[in-house]
Amino acid sequence: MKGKYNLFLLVFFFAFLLFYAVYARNPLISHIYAADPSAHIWPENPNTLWLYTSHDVPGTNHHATMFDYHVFSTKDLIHWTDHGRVLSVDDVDWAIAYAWAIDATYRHGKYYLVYCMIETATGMFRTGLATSQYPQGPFTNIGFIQNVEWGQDPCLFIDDDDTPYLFWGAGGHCSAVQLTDDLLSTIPETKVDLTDQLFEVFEGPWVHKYQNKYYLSYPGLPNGQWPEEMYYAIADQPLGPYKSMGKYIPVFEGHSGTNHGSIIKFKDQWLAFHHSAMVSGGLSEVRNLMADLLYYNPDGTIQPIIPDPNGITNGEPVNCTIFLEAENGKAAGGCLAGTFVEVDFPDYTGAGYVAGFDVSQDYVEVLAQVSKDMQANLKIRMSAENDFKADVLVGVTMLAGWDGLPVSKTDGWQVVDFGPINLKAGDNRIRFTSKQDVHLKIDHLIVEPIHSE
Ligand code: FUB
Repeated sequence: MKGKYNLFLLVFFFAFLLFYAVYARNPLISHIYAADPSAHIWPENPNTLWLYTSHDVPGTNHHATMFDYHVFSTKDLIHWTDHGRVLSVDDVDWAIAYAWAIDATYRHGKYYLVYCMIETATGMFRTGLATSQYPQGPFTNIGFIQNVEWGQDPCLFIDDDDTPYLFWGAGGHCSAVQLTDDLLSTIPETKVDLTDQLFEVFEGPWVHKYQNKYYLSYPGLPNGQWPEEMYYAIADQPLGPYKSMGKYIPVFEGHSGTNHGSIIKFKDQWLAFHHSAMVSGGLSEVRNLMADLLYYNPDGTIQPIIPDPNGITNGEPVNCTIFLEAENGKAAGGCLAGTFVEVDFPDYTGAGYVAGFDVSQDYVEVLAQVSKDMQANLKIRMSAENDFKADVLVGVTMLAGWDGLPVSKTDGWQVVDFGPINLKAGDNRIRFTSKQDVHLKIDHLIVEPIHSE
C-alpha cells in the first residue's frame, strides 16, 4: 500500500513538473488563444515590451472566426498584462471578417495598429490602419492602405531614417513597398515582389535590423508541405535583394499547422516570438503564444531554435492578468449604460474612469476572453463615497442574489477584491451595476486567471 502511495506521489510530482514546464513558461500565454505575435518596444518607454496579436476562438479548428485583436505588455517577461480586445471586425466599416495577422507602429506621436481583414466590397484582404493615443488601445479604424491588393499579414517597418515600408505576404507570395508619410498609401514605383528571393515563403513577413542588415523572417512551407516552419533572409537594403538563409524555427513538438513570428531585442537579449498548438493540443489550428531566446552567430546567421519549455524567463513561471479599463466601454467589447467617462478625479489609469451611477441599473460592462472554462479572481479599482449595493454579472451568473452585493465605501481610489468568478471558454461579459444612486467611479477591472490544471 505504501509503495502504491509513493508511486502516486511520484506520478503527481512529475505531472506537476510537466504542468509547470509546459504551461507556465512556454507557452508564454495560456489563458487565451492568441497567435501571430508582433513584438514592439516604443520609444517613449524602453522598459516595456508589447505584443500585438490575433485571437483564435475556442471550439474551432480553423481561422474563419477570427474577429478581433489583443495587446499584451510586460516589463520583465514574467508578469504579463492582457489588455483585452483592442479592435474588432465590428469596429471596421469596410471589413466583413477574417481578422488575421497584425502589426503595430508608433509614428509622429500616434500608435497605429496595422491589421488585415477581408474587404466587404471586393472579398480580398486589405491592410487596415487604426490609431490610438495609447499603445494598449483601443484603436479606431482610419481605413485601409490604398493600392495594396491582398494585403494579408502586414509588417510595417520604419527604418532609422523614418522611411516607412510595408511588407505583406499570402498564399506563397511576398511583396514590399515604400509608404507615403501618412502611411495611407504606397509609392507604387518602389513596389517589389520578393517571392523568388525568399526560399519556400508562404506568408507572414517580419523585418528587423541587426548590425545594419535587414532580416526578413517568414513562415515557409518546406517542399510545399504543411506545417509551416520559420525561415529568414538577409539584405543590405529594406526592399532587397534578399539572400535566403534557411530555417530558424524548424517544426517542433506541439507545433500548429501555421507558425508566424517576430524578432526583437529587449533589455540586451534577442527574443523570438511565435505560436504553437500546445494548449489546444494535437494539430489544432487554435493557437497560443510562444517565446524563445534567439542567438546570432558571429557571422550574423541565426542559431536554429528548438522551442524551450523554459521559455524566456530563466525558469520563472509566467503569469498574465487581464486588465480591462472601464472607460473603454464599447470599443473594447463592453458597454456603458447610463454612465459616462470622466477625467476630473486624478490618479486613474488609461484615458479616464466611468462615473454617473445616479440611477439604479446604470452599469459598466467589460469583455474578458479566455481559452477554456476557468476560475479567476475579480478585482475592481473604484472610488465610492458611500456604502452601496451592486449587481455583478459574469456572463449569465450573478455573484449575489436579488438583494445585491454590499460594497463598502472606499478611501479614495482602492482595489476592491470580489473573489473568485467562473469564466467560460470564449467571451465573458462582466457587468457592474449599481442598484442605487451612488457617488461611484470605476477605474478598471482586473481578472486574474487561476491555473488549476
Ligand atoms: O492567424 C491567421 C493566419 O494564420 C495568419 O494571418 C497567418 O500568418 C497564419 O498564421
